[in-house]
Amino acid sequence: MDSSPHPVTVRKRGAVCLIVIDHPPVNAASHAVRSGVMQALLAAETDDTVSAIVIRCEGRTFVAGADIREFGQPPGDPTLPALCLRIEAASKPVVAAIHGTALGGGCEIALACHGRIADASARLGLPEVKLGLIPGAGGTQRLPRLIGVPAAVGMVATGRMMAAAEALDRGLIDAVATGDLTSDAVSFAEKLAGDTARASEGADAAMALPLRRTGDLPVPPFDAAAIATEIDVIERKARGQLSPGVGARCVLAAATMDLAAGLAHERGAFANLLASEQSAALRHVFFAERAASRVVALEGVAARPVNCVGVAGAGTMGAGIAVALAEAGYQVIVAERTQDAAEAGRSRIEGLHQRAAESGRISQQAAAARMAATIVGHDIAAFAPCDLVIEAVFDDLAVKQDLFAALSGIVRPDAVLATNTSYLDPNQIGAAASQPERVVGLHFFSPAHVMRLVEIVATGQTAPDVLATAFAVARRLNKLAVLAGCCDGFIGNRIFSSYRKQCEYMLEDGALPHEIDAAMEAFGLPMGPFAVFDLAGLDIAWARRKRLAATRNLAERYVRIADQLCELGRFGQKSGAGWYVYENGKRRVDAGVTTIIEAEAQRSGVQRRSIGADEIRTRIIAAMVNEGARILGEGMAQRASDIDLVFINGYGWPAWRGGPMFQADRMGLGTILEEVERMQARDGAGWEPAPLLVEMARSGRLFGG
Ligand code: 3H9
Repeated sequence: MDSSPHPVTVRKRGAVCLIVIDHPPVNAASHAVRSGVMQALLAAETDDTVSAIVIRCEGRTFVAGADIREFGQPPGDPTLPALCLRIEAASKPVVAAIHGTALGGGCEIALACHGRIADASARLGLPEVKLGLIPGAGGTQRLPRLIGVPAAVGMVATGRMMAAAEALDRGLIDAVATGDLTSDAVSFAEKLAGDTARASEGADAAMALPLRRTGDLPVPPFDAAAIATEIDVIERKARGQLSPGVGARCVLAAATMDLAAGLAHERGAFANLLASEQSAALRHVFFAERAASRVVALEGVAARPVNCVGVAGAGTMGAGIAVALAEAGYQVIVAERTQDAAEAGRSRIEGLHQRAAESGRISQQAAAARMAATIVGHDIAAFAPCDLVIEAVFDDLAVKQDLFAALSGIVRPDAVLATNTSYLDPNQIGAAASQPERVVGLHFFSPAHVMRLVEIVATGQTAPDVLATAFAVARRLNKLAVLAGCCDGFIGNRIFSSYRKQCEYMLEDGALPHEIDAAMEAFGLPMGPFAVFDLAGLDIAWARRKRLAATRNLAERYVRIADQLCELGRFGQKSGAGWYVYENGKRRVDAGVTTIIEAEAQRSGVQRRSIGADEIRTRIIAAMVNEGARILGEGMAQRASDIDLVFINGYGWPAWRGGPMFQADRMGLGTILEEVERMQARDGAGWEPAPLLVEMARSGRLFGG
């Protein structure tokens, strides 16, 4: 028998019944919560001493949605839509007292109430779209009746949260609490009860107000043509993800259907999406994000306090990091090597803050305050007060080691030293510091103030509290942190390197750059790999290949096409040509590149054949998953879902595909293994199936557990 306390209790304040939900962590509308609220509501309705009802929550938030963990199980009565209908139909006024975040099903409960009052810091939203869903308990039908179709389409299609002040302006809530939320909600409920009583008695007609049921309200008029255009834009921007467009169209349906028909329409669309691969993938991502920050070895380990952060180097990466730090409220000290470089760095940083202000994302005052919190100079002695220094200097071992040795004599012995290296070994960099246990890798992705991913790299010696500090800083920066072990390219670049190689093999084998790009863009990537290579520039990878040439495994298949492009000065977009040619900003397929590819294939003795989009995708995914399995087997990633997050947040992989490891589970690990075995037979050394992949495919296990 379940001995946990019931999540719903009832209290009285005078004639007002308080239905209190207490279901940590976020008061999700689980079956127990729904039935508890329903029972309490029915009892309050028949209780003659009750004149009105307030629904409120304990803990940090109002109901944050349906219980995602219950999806996939039979819903169990009462369902959330049925509960919302019953609340709306109640004979006594029901008021939602909202604090924290009223999200998804929580917002829908509030919408079904006859009044909504929120505290000033509360936010409301329908974020189902981020789970590949749409609101399924009346959100798409009741929201437009309160705030109009255009605003409702915006909220449902993006999942954005609305702060209490805006919600009040738009009519989503009736009041913002000025005192204690519960007391204000009780007063408001008493007032509604008074109004209703007068209305039903027919007395004092001028003051009388019947219960305001959201579902009975007419949808305010709107510009239908403008909404149609907006929905087209929403669908185009979603690049294959279904929920934004479906949600927007359901909102639009509210204008043409009565409530019952609209609710039925919404329910059908919700059920379809709930059963979809897209929603399964996005729910996987939701839980993956929450799991990523859990590092078993760090449980109970306190982070070191960090207020002042140094950034060594103010190039593109250093400037982006400095901007992200200032945005998060840190005191920032940036040092370059020369006065000129410092000046250039300062204007780079200032430019980024300025652009944020010009785009309206932040105010001019905020931009100025962030710049005022940033000191830029050319003497690393300025790092003395820093609690953490992040180096973002040239990716060269000697340069970084010299810096860490010098920093050891400048900062406090307990200050953390972080390297932003992409490919060097943080162990070797750390060895140059006076206390290698305070060294950690913080691998940002460019542009660092925009990209959400940070790989946190533990060296063999990183102290637990230093690692905990890295996670705490990443959290404050609002980044998604993933723990990676010390290996070449960590998680992301190591897998990306296999991805890149397999793409280049496919060129020799018969595909053309634009065909591979088209296959991956159809899969949902915003840009195919060759377009991305051109955007990033081909020269950096070329320099690396030259550096590693002496130690390259000569038995491994090597495709020279990229080297040849670089030898011709084709470094990508910045030189007007790379895998494509660029004229007036437009990308065009270049017959010259096709000639180079064909000649190289002939030289390598490869008989080219046409390669279809499915094979392109399968080869890419199999190459990535094999390397991912190797990374997992070596303990360089904590869990398969961390690898998925790296690709979604660092490399533009569509979240609604769930990441490469999730895809592998869906395709079947047997299929992936067969593809890798074909690679081994065709491409030779380096493409041996990862032992973990073999073991899992043979035992029928999945990366997802
Ligand atoms: C929906 O409502 C459908 C309806 O329209 C129709 C139905 C018919 N369920 O994020 P945090 C857990 S769809 C179950 O770290 P924060 C979460 O896994 C839903 N569990 O905290 C974590 O657990 P753990 C629409 C949930 O303070 C813990 O709570 N609603 C749910 O950074 C703490 O979470 C949403 O999509 C849930 N709904 O952020 C809202 N939500 O500790 C989703 C959270 O074991 N939630 N958990 O890892 C959020 O956006 C954030 O969690 C929130 C708090 C902003 C609420």
